[in-house]
Amino acid sequence: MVHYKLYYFPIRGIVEPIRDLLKYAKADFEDVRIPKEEWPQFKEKTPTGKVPYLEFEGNVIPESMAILRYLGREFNLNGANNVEAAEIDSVVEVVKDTANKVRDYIRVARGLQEGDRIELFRDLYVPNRDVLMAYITKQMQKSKSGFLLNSGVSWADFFLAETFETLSLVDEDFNTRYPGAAVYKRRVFNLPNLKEYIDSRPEGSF
Ligand SMILES: N[C@@H](CCC(=O)N[C@@H](CS)C(=O)NCC(=O)O)C(=O)O
Repeated sequence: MVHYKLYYFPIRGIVEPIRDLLKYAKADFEDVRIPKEEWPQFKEKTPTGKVPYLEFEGNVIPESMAILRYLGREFNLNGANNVEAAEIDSVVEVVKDTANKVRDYIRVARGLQEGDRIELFRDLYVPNRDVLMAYITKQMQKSKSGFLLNSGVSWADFFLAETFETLSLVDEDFNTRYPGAAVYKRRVFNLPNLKEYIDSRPEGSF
């Protein structure tokens, strides 16, 4: 069995879908969580000066999306065919575009940046959230599996469920406005092998 080492900080951040995937797939993996105070020395050893990166059998893969796509293919979680793989990529790209657009609101809501939270919520975040959710809801409704793809669980479900988790932390209306997303998130988090991990992690953490 391949032994993976996944390097990141001790937070959910952008790595949590990768942790979820590895847990769900019952992969043999070390979740290396670098303490902030060790980061300056650690940074020099990383391939790009950033985390996450994945190490296994002499290979080193940086970039969260490259890791997700690689593991998705490796563990048959990348859709049943090329059209489904493209469906994953479309949804992920739309989420990424939205995340870039609403970055200022998210940073203010998390206390990482100064700004008018109420104004940013109303004028920047809500319109973009609603465009995103209209698209995702439509994609979900096309699937009969309860997951994004008709063929069942894929790596996109970990990415989407963690996206919804983050949105519910910065948007107290999210779960009531999008109850389907909340149900979907629970379905993903309750998957075998994953539930125990989700239940053990600190609630409400970024
Ligand atoms: N595009 C990269 C972004 C990586 C990134 O920005 N990582 C941040 C943590 S989320 C980091 O390493 N920050 C520390 C630094 O830049 O020194 C990915 O998706 O993996």
